[in-house]
Amino acid sequence: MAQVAVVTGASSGIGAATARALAGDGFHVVLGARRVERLEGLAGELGGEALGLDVTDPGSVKAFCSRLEGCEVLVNNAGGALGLDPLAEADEEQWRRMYETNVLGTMRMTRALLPRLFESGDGHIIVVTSIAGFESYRGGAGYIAAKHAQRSLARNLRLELLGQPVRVTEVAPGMVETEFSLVRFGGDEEAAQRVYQGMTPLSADDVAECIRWAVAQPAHVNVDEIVVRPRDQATATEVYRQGGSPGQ
Ligand code: NJP
Repeated sequence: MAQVAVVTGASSGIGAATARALAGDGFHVVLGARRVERLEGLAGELGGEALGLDVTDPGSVKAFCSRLEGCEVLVNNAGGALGLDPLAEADEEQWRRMYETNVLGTMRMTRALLPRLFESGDGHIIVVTSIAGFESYRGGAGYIAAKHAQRSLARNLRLELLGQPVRVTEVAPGMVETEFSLVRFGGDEEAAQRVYQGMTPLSADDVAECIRWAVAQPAHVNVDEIVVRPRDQATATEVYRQGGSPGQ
């Protein structure tokens, strides 16, 4: 029977591309996200399963995990940013949602699936964090705080799982052109497009390939972390743009 890879946030961007890449390597993929209708087409194409999942809702996580027969790979990818306001104007609800999705969502999914990852005898947890997990930029405090926390969670997990047959890999991307900026700016397409103006960002497939590669290593090889950025990006704030710089 094929090994099972669970991908959260598989309805778009990096999650959808990762499901495709892992299915290409022979995994039976189980796709989770809130927009189930989006998952269904992809799951059909990949011969996988589409299940509704809201990682901020403990009941939804429980229901999702109860449908799984096994799990070899868990990709904690669901997440994102909301807003780009300075801390002085922080929106508490946005901060709470970012923490709920990126941090508590990763904790909930991992806690629920650890028994199955142990049982598999060769489990792998991927945590999709960000360069915001170790860098800062103006207006990013809420997202940066959440991604720093998510990164800490991944590092702690590696200590706690020492001696168990489960690997932990953190994948920290720089700028990737997905729906990330559209969500961050509340659906404002112009604002989202400005983020990638004049530069070549990573594609979701670029990040998915990093995840696929880490998973494909032999069981005794733990790729601890992968930081992957566009060539046009040196730090969170230093971005090369043809024809001038609107900044990130
Ligand atoms: O973004 P996007 P990415 N429960 O918006 C899902 C990190 N990252 O692929 O529920 C379950 O296309 C949402 O599904 P839906 C970023 O922080 C990105 O770029 O249907 N799922 C969708 O499938 C995030 O951790 C960049 O709305 C939930 C997916 O999450 C990861 O990469 C840079 C959910 C988001 O897809 C994937 O983001 C970086 C919930 N409550 C880190 N809430 C970048 N793109 O530049 C959301 O450093 N989702």
